[in-house]
Amino acid sequence: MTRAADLSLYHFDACPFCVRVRRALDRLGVEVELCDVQDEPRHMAALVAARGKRTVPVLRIAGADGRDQWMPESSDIVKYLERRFGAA
Ligand SMILES: N[C@@H](CCC(=O)N[C@@H](CS)C(=O)NCC(=O)O)C(=O)O
Repeated sequence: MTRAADLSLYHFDACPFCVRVRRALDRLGVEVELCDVQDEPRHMAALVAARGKRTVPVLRIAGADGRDQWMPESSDIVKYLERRFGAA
């Protein structure tokens, strides 16, 4: 299992698009911080503050310069994970 300390997935359990991303993480053997926006109001607040929307999944990619990238869209997130962690 690879622990990706710079990644956080904003999600909730029953969201089918989130399931798709969590399955990709499992398949690729990648562990990220999971921020459940239904269980934890602070995660929803951070998401809305960053994006102005409540839609999940969103992958937060922490930048080395302290600036975070917030990536929405399950298909884009899966592609990013496959590019970064998939077999070459
Ligand atoms: N096209 C998006 C769809 C995401 C989506 O519809 N998420 C739903 C949950 S399954 C959601 O967050 N709805 C609440 C909202 O948009 O405010 C994706 O593939 O990630």
